[in-house]
Amino acid sequence: MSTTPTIKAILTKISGAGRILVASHEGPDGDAIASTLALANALREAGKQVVAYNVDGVPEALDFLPGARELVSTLDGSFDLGFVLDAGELRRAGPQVAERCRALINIDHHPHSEPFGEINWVDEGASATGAMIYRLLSAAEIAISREVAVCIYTAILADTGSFRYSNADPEAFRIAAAMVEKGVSPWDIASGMYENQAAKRLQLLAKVLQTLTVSSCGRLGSVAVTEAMLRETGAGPEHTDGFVNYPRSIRGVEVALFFRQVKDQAFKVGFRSKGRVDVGSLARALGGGGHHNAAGAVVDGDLEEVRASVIAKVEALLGPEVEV
Ligand SMILES: [Mn+2]
Repeated sequence: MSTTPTIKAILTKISGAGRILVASHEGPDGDAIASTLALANALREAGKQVVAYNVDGVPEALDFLPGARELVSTLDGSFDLGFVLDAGELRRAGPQVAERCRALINIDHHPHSEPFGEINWVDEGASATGAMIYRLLSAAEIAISREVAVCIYTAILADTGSFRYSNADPEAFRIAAAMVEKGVSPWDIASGMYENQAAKRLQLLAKVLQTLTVSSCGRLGSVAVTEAMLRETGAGPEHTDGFVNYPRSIRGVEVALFFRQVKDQAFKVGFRSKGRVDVGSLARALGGGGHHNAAGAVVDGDLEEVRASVIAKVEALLGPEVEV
């Protein structure tokens, strides 16, 4: 593993720091929490004083990760050094992080990640922030324990969609293999991640799937969740994570939409594209944001209005069906 000047600078900062904060973005996904815990656990094992933090805490589905119970969602005191991982923008780490840290380091693989750190290590080519944490620990010659290996493996598993997405590159598989050699059990992680659901999530999914629409051209699918469905099942917005994958998984669908009621007269729209249509620019036109393949925006109106207007916009982008 080669040590780049950036990695070297990060290691110098770590060795000079007393109290260290490791944080990530709000509404954390698997890579956000698992890379936070990978770095926090490893630095702690190396004798550093470390606080792992997330403004929204650890989602239920990731509470099996080593160190999850030590992660806090409120902060005390100040830190010599703060790591912000996988965040894209500092704002998404919560307001306290910048206030309490004398220096920030941004480690990220998102394109256009804001250069808010004293050091910004952004590698768009990395499959997951967790893969970059692995490179950092390897360069530091910090031994990777089984606990840290579990976190690194989970971060990569999460961001590659269980090694299905196009970012599942040779490095992702190489690191995964190295983590299995350190004692990670792929089945334990997979069952922790995917066979650990609250029953109310499936009860909610049953209702959500009844809202499925597929456009007449077959290239646009959508599902919706209302506040009434959440009330009836006792589930929360965090249980809707991944629901957009159901319309996306339909043969021929190019764009999938997920409508989630956030107010009486407003829906959050999640967009997923299989690649041809740029849903990021559409979401930005609606006042939201995101990337080519994944984006979101909030649209005012009742479900029928929002659904009809957004679907019309996506159909315009899809254009007439091309005969092959
Ligand atoms: Mn990530």
